[in-house]
Amino acid sequence: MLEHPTLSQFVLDQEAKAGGSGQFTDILLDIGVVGKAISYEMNRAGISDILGEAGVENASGDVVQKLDVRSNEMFIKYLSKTEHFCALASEEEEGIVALESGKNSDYVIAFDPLDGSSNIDYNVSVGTIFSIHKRLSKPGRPGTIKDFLQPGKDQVAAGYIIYGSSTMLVYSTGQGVHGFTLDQGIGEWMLSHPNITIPKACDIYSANEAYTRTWDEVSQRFLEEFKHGNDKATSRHIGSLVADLHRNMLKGGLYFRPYDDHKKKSAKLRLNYELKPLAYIINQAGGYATTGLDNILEIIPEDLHQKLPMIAGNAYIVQEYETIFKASNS
Ligand code: AFP
Repeated sequence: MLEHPTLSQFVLDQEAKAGGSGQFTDILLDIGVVGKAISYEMNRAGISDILGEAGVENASGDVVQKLDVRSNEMFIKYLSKTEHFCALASEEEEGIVALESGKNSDYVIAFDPLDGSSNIDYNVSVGTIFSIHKRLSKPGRPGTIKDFLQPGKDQVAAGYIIYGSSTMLVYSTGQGVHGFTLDQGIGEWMLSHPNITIPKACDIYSANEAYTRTWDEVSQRFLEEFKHGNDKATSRHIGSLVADLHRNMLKGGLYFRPYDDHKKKSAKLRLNYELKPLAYIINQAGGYATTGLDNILEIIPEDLHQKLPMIAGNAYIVQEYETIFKASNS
């Protein structure tokens, strides 16, 4: 059972090699603690009256589930006590949570406590996503909104926890992508997927094809050609972003979500809480993520809850799409 390194052993070792102070190990372990607590609650959800809608909408206009509220509370309460962050931003909160307790910290964290939560009641995999930046504001006081309006390429760490057939924590600090599986028996994250790299073959596509009718023509055509230009092409769409990207990263694949309605420029995915951290992970695994016009990691957020398209996965396919899309928009 103990043949795999634990999360703390692995991160401490990596930090020591990079000449770090050990602070990042503490940060990742704290995120891991909240992940374990969410995983525990989720596994008991059917018997603890925590399934279903909470009866409100969040800052992004989505219907909030009871487990969204619970996971958000757990993240905010637990991370606020750690003094690791001078501010937090959650997909569930309108504004940032500025932290007096962490005023001397150099870091801020943005998170989506439970992504894909409309799937929870049906036992479909969901996830937690996080993005960590160094603060831009002056230390000695709580962080400010400008600490969160930074491009994804400046993240110092990002990752996700996927609550699926097993619970996994996947992260990167810019030295590859590493995945840990939660051993429920001993409550430890064990290294199970070191140095994740996207395989070369890109046969899977994941798209909500119900929106095809309101996509732009270039995107419609690109997906048609992807489907018909490869005998092995197959569709896999869970509708839970973390799960769709996790599978595609391990198997190779294309995640395809242009503007849902290109005339209205309406998009669902959130730059700070979903696109930036997941693009960072995909990039570290050898892939690429674009809006069609821009490398997602280069975009400076206009506000906390900005929403944009995302096409992500194997670099050569995503770059081909970007080239065609840009040419049609020039
Ligand atoms: P929820 O957390 O509201 O379920 O949203 C999840 C999500 O952002 C992402 O995880 C899914 O891939 C996407 O929305 C699904 O949205 P559609 O149902 O509009 O395709």
